Amino acid sequence: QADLPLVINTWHFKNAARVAWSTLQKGGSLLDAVERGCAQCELEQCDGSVGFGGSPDEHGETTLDAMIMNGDTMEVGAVGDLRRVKNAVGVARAVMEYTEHTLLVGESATIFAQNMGFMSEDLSTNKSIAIFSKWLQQDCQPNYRKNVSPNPSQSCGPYKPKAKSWGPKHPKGNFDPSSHDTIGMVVIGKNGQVAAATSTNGATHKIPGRVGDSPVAGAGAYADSTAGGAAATGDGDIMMRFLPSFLAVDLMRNGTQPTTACEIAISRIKKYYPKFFGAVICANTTGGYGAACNKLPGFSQFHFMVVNPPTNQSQLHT
Ligand code: SD4
Repeated sequence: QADLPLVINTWHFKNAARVAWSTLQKGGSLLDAVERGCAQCELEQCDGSVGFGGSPDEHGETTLDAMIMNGDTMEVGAVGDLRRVKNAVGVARAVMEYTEHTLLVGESATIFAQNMGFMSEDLSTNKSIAIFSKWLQQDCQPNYRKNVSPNPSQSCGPYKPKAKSWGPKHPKGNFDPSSHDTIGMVVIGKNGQVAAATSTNGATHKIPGRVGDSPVAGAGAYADSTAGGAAATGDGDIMMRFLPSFLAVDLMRNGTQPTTACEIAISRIKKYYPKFFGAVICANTTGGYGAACNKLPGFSQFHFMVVNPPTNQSQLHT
């Protein structure tokens, strides 16, 4: 194929795209490419939203979600709420390659990672501690709770349910798009094979234990070498209800063009959550690619990176 191989990833994470591309050029596998591309963002703490030191939860801890998917075999490895291990996408790959499971979570995922040789270290940084302290001191809004009253003497919780009210549901989500840039990457090989991966530190001030869309197959990403690959970014609590990555891939399977497939995946969500913040990228097995987003008013455009022949250079698209 003239336009293959192809690397596509969410946002302006240029180094991630470059690392994935050079992994392919050096003869690495598609899985190596998506893993190393996402790991690059974990190292760089891309936009503070990937890797250690970002998105502290209600207790101030950074936890990580990641997944990897092999579109040839339909194997998936993923971790959610991973604690004290920086290389979440590496642990996700270890789940795929060394277990029969798909998703490991929380402290148990950390123990698995340690047993597999991953280093255990504090994921806090001065920046994440500052974000957390500011939240405690200033507003301490329970961003991701609804129908609760804070303890009057302690506005940061514990939170108690208010008398049950069945009011309208959470119409827009409480997601703060300014701090959100998960990496989702799809790589298509020379013969149209597909791999995908994601890595994120989730949502700032989330309730401890929260796992987003990024480690969920079909939500955060999906890869199927008979159709294509897709990855999502944005308000995972909303997006994971619609499996947008699976939908985009399945539409491409039926001949839908990539951009249209992404647009349909976004509009499915928009129907119920018109103000949700999110985007989907996707690519088919012949090297066609596209993206679509739904953005909050005032938020700058969604960017994504693409590398493919003939330029072999990462290019920023909006
Ligand atoms: C999450 N989807 O955990 C992730 C966050 C994200 O761009 O994508 N930010 O909800």
